Amino acid sequence: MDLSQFEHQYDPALRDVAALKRAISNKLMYTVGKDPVSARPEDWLHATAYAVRDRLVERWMKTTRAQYAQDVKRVYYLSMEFLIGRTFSNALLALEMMPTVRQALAELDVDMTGLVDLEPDAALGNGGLGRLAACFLDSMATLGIPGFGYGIRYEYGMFRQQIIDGRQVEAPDYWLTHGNPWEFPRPEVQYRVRFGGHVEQQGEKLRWVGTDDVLAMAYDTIIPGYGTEATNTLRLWSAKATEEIDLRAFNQGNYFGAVESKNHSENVSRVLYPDDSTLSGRELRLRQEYFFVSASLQDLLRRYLRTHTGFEQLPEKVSIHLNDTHPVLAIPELMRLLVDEHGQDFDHAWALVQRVFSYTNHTLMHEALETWPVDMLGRVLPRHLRIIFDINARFLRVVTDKLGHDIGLMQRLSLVDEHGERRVRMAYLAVLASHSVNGVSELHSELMKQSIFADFARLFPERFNNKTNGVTPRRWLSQANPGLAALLDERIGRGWRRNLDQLAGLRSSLDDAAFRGAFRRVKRENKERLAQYVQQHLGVTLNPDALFDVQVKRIHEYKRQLLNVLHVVTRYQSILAEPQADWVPRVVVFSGKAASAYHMAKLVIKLINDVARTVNNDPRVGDRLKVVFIPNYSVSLAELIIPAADLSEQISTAGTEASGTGNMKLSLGGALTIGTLDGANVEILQNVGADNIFIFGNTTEQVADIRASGYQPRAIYEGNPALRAALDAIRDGLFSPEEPGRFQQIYDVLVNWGDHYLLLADYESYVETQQRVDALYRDADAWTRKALLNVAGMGPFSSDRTIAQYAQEIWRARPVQLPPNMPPLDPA
Ligand code: 26Q
Repeated sequence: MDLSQFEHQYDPALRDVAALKRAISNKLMYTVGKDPVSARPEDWLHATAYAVRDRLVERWMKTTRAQYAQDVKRVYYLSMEFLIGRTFSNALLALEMMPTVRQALAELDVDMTGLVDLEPDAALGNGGLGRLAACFLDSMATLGIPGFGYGIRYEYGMFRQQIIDGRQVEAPDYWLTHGNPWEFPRPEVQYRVRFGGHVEQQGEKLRWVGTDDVLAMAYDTIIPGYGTEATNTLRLWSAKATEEIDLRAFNQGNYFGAVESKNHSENVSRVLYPDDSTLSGRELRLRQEYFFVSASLQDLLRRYLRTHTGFEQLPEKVSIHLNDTHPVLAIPELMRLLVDEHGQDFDHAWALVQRVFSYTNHTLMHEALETWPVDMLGRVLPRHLRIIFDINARFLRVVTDKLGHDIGLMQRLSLVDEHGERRVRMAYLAVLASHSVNGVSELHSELMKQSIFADFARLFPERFNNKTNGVTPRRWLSQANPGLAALLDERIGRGWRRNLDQLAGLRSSLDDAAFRGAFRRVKRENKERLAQYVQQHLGVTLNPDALFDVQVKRIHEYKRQLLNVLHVVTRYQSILAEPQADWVPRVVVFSGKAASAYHMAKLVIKLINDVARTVNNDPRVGDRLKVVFIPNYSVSLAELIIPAADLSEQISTAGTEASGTGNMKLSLGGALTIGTLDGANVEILQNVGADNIFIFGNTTEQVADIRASGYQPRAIYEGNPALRAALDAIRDGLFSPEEPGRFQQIYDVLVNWGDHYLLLADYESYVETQQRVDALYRDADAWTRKALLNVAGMGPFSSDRTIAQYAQEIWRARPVQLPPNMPPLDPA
């Protein structure tokens, strides 16, 4: 193998094939404990992972030492979810070791292809929010920002989705069966996390006593930066029973009781809640939130106090970022630690807190806003409830002093919602305690100020800002789309991996026919790769020359997979009506999970599968239309599907999708978007130009007007024959002859029950726009130019840009300086 193309690589030791072979063999024998003659592919993968990990450890220690020496400001990113996916290829990319490892393994008679697919995804997240956290870790490390991810080491990640008889069936995702070579267990790093009990007055002070305790034990994962020696740490907490619990029951001769209560307390880190936008309000969820937040705060305070005395410098040395409201208990927890454990006075502690915290909001949807019953909080966290009440009382007093006594305003601003069962509004607590509150796209950040936080935005206008999401080009371009990456390297050099704005340089190659041809071939190969997977797993044959129309994301009514289905049904009916017409062959790909209790979302999955079965087996249709639902959408599947897309479906009701990040990944892979003016679609439009994106449907304002003037979906249904035919077919069982009434509810939701997400209002515009998509696809060259302009316009959607803005404008954190023995990867 020719390694000279990696000449630019900084550390020659990383290219030493012989040394790596020795390292892998040693790891296989002494760490995995296997004889090479009997080692399975999994064993080789683990051995190689350990050998690669060693190279990262060196950088890790160097970075940590430099951080201490420079007394840097550290950023703590608190998130219930980190949707990492696989680590192996990512580590090889960071170290530029891919060719070296491939060759070392080949010389050991091991084929690396296929090996990487054996690694299970770390699926410690639901979707967008969790994946964003993973992209942010990658970017913080790459930019050298001293960032720590803190979260939960769930034993069971996002459930595996099986499709049985066209329906979603959930199976547990025990991802640790074969061990996780990337994590470092830290049994010496454990904190006590307390639950329950009650609060006692003791003179001036309050004491929280009589608690049930759980231990939080740390597991560390190295987060490598790309093109830098800087690395960061993701520290995940796992629950362990305290010895006391075991011994008490055990000594009473109750062996099973002891084990049972051990299990009970260790349940707190057992499983990820698989709901991405509806609140289950379960007590275990509350315990999870407090569990990881308490351990993280104890840990970061201890780290701070190792090198500082007093808390005056805390805001200069520590930033704590809240990824949505899930970690909001960090606020009363820091108050408790400062006041109860470190003797700070309440007002002083609050002033510190407000300089330390910042908060990102990811949703405006009412049903997703976190609130916890006062009763439950009082039972599980009595001390924190008192602190929240104290914060609230002080806040409302200040507001009254400033604005006079306005009961309505007080009720609207209060941290406690007094309507019905009293509940604490976690988002309000986050806004009150944070010096920065941001949304995740320009539109979303504006709407946030106008809707859920309107009162607060008037009180504290300076806190509110926007940080448009981004995605890491390392995983989503370099790794997932090696064909396109190689083509880019040839055209514009390798620097785009660290500076995605360089993609703009592609524009000057637009008129180069050979280049456009090469670009088309890359897309075609990616489509073949996906077609092969679909053939193997679903037994459906796809034509790689067809237009690949892709909607991949969680199944949710606001995302409107159902609108996509309505178009598919309309197209199906049109093909049957006019089989001789010149149809552009199309493959419609769906993938995504439904929350396990979300009935409508699950019914939509069933409908997609029933439509797919009907269409794919109708001989009158042939290649003109194929529909596939690819089960178990995950980071790894996204890496396969996204590079194969021609068309990216981003069709949420305007005003509902906070940002979207799949939209960015798809454009970056050269797909054209068909989308509404929602979330970051608006900014994608601005960056690729109106000629290179298919925008349709009602705007946020129009949506509001339609609703205000009394939306009548039935009138639209009755006035549009194609729509009516599609809905009638669904209602009457054309796709479910064995159970004709199966989809009656879907019809009812849209026609009779108000069509909350305005599918019918956007249907005509959507179908008409899909026809324009066909027309453009017929002109392969015109399509390719627009696809290229999408790639060229994606520079601003790198999470490096996003993180640079967070670091400058919110965290005020600077990169760590590393000893300069690493020249930049690409001097250009
Ligand atoms: C909360 C309480 C109890 C159980 C579950 C939850 C929960 C869990 C996950 C609530 C929400 C989520 C996830 C939300 C999410 O992924 N939002 C998405 O965030 C992306 C990153 O900013 C945006 O791009 C998407 O638009 C937004 O939908």
